[in-house]
Amino acid sequence: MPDDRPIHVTRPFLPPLAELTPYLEEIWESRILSNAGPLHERFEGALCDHLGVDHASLVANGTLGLILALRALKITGEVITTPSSYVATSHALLWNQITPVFVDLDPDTLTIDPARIEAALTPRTTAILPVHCYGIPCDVGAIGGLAADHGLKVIYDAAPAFGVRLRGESILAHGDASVVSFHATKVFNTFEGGAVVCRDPATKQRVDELRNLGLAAGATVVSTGLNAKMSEFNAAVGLVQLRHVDALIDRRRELDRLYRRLLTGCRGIRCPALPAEVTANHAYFPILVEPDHALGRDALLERMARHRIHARSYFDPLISDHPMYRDLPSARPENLPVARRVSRSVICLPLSPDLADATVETIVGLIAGA
Ligand code: T4K
Repeated sequence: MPDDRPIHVTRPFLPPLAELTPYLEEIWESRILSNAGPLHERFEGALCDHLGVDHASLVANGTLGLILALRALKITGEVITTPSSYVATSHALLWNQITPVFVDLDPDTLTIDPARIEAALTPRTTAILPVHCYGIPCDVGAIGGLAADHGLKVIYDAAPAFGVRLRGESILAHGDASVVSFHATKVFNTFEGGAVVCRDPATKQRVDELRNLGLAAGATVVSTGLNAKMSEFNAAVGLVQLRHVDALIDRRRELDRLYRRLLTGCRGIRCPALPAEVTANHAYFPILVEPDHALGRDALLERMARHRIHARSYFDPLISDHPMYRDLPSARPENLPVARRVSRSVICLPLSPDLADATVETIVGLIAGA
């Protein structure tokens, strides 16, 4: 029977239910459902082993991970960040009474342009919050150098960057902390979830306390934490998903190659290149629809939607376009020309491990057709 479901930008992977059953039986038997239970502890350890990182603190979702990482590192004042992200990035700053300062993008990586950071620093700047947008790594070398020169902390919003490696090392190992999301729409999902990754055991301890209402050893309250704990159910899903994620990324890589091959020479379409030293996770397949495309971005999105292909224009509008952010001095359009151009031309094409090659061919046909 033909599968006539609409095609979305992403479709979550679910492992065979039978693989989850033993973990569910364990939960039903122990009646331990939350509060750093045995599956939580196993998943936290397995995650560090899988990623090759020193410390990870599981959290209920990426947004809370960002809020807690900023709090754990005692970030205050102003923080340099990107307007091209999900609103969780800058909301995490506002939840900590920090002012976001938006800096424009590098037109090649579509991540924050390190060359523009210095001009945005003020005496109130305490940190940089860059985003590995679409899973494409920021220029971590340049950002780390700037941070060292100016005594700033770096917290990477690595929400879409599970499994990304730079010269063989996890991208999450960079900065003072990196926050990854395990939301349903991500390369690696636990339904909802996330982790704060860091190198310093003291930072891990502070995040661990903050995610549990600020409770330290002996149940003494040491900080104004939140309830950001991951449940045993989500940890069980994570343990099972870890078995599959490498194969899923391999399939994503094949689809990425197919899109790139079929789109080669397509008038008015640019596919951002992935640097050679990066092992990508192919979380998204962003294309830029340039002025010489026959239809233009919005008409192309409509054409695809008529064929039940629901691509998305992540991130249009920019965070800095939303009413609650647009009055910030750094949100002025003339401050962000590259981000603006990208937001008006970007489409994230459907990319999920179960996407058929034939569907990619159909999508490229719609893009290339006059
Ligand atoms: N930083 C960055 C850079 C982020 O991208 C995100 C999250 C965060 C921080 C925060 O992390 P979390 O707190 O979420 O862990 C989605 C996701 O909700 C969000 O997690 C993600 N970024 C953002 C980029 O995308 P929407 O509003 O686009 O989601 P939605 O519901 O429209 O879903 C997109 C498509 O996915 C749908 O068309 C159908 C499909 N889908 C979605 C869900 C939820 C499914 O097939 N099944 C599902 O369960 O925000």
